[in-house]
Amino acid sequence: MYHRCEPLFPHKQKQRSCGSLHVAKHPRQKSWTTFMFIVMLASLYYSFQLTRAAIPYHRSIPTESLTSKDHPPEFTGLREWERNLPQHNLDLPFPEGEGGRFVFFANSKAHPVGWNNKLNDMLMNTWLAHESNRAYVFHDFVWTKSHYPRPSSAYRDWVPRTPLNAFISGPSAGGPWEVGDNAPRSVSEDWFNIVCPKSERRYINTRDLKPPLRSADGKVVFETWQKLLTDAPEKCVEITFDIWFWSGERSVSLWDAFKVSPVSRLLGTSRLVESAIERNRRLFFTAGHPPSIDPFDNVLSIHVRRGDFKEACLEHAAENSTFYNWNLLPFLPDKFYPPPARVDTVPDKSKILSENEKLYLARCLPSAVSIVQKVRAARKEYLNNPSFSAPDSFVNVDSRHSKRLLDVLYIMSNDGTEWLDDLKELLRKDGWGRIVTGRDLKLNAEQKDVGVAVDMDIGRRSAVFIGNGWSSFTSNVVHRRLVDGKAPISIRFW
Ligand SMILES: Nc1nc2c(ncn2[C@@H]2O[C@H](COP(=O)(O)OP(=O)(O)O)[C@@H](O)[C@H]2O)c(=O)[nH]1
Ligand SMILES: [Mg+2]
Repeated sequence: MYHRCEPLFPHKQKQRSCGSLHVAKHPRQKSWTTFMFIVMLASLYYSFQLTRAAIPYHRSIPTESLTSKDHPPEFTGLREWERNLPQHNLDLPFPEGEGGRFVFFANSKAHPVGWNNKLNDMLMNTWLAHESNRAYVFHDFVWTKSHYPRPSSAYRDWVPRTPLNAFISGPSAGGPWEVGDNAPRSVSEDWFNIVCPKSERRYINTRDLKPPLRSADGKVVFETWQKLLTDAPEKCVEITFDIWFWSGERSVSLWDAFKVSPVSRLLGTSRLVESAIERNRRLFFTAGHPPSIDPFDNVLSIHVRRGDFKEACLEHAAENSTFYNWNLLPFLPDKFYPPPARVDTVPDKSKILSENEKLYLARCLPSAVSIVQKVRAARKEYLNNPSFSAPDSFVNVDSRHSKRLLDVLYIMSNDGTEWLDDLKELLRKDGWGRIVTGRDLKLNAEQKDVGVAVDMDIGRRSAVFIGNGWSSFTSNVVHRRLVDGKAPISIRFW
């Protein structure tokens, strides 16, 4: 009857509660429909499982979630901050402002190399600019795509790049010089494009000066460029260097002056990297350590450089390369002496080469077993060293040379394979109770973009650091440790 069909709720609910358009179903017919529905669901689920099994693992990761949840950060605020730096002002007096002098090193932006090969260039070129009374032009870090910490789907229509101030702070990224230092402050590439349109630039390629400098010492190379940049009447200069200067002994003579230069002394950790360290600081505390202690006074960190180094180490063997840049400093332990260059008349060339390869791989791509041995020895030598004294923060905790020193191990690596888990297990068996790896760090989208700098800063802060002598990553950690005043015995190489 109609009144039985009165709605409990208005409109749409009316049909459901009354079912007035359908004839009521027989109970047997109802259970048959339910059965068919369950069979359909089961077969759908089964065929989905089959399809899933047929797709390779990496393709089965949904692209949607990678791009939507792990999208490259825009750094809008940081970009705005860089745009508004006070030196970006045409009215400033010489040597800044419209009448200032500028130098842009196009190579460090363009070369398809890792962050640290570029950082090397950036720091030395800032110093060159400073010594030539020109403003250094800083720019975004443009990633080599294979190093970018996100899948290619994240940057399909975009070249991966990160503002420099996400990685570092200091004069190389537009920070001020010391009071009384009247050198012009660094400017952004965008500002350089305004104050120095392309038509007004003098372009210099390293090829133009190279022939007499090809094997010259670093000091001579530096002074030659410094003179050229100081004497050049042009307001705007753009230079293209190559990257071959760093992989040999020639750069070492620049150390004493570079170490105390304002570029080195004022180089700082970026706020973003600081925030990542703060967020993960608790990982480095072991039970019983008062929070007043700097946890990194207790950390031995290791740079386990792998991945592309599997080939790079063999290339170093083929070229009899020395260590890289600051890893070559004469007062550091664990020297590597390249074997004498091969003589082409040697009859069994392949045998010699393979010996060379073994020699290089032992130091450049060490096995897990030899890593464990080196870590054990480095810890012991550091703690037993007579010149070593425990950091002040430990004085009230325990006696000096306490067993509690160096009981946290940090592994930084570009290896994402199970090999790293096996290494961790071996180290655990060797007595390390607390092992932290880069994979344990909790990083937000911005912090993830600068994960390489986060690892480097942990290496900088750690009581002891062991790195790879052929790596520019290691070399830049060595630079900051020595500028901070850390002892050479705390800097080791495989
Ligand atoms: N997060 C992290 N990234 C690394 C590590 N080692 C290498 N990488 C990555 O590999 C890139 C290449 O290394 P680079 O900085 O050029 O130093 P190098 O190749 O060792 O001389 C780096 O920029 C990082 O993106 C590491 O220990 N941690
Ligand atoms: Mg590199």
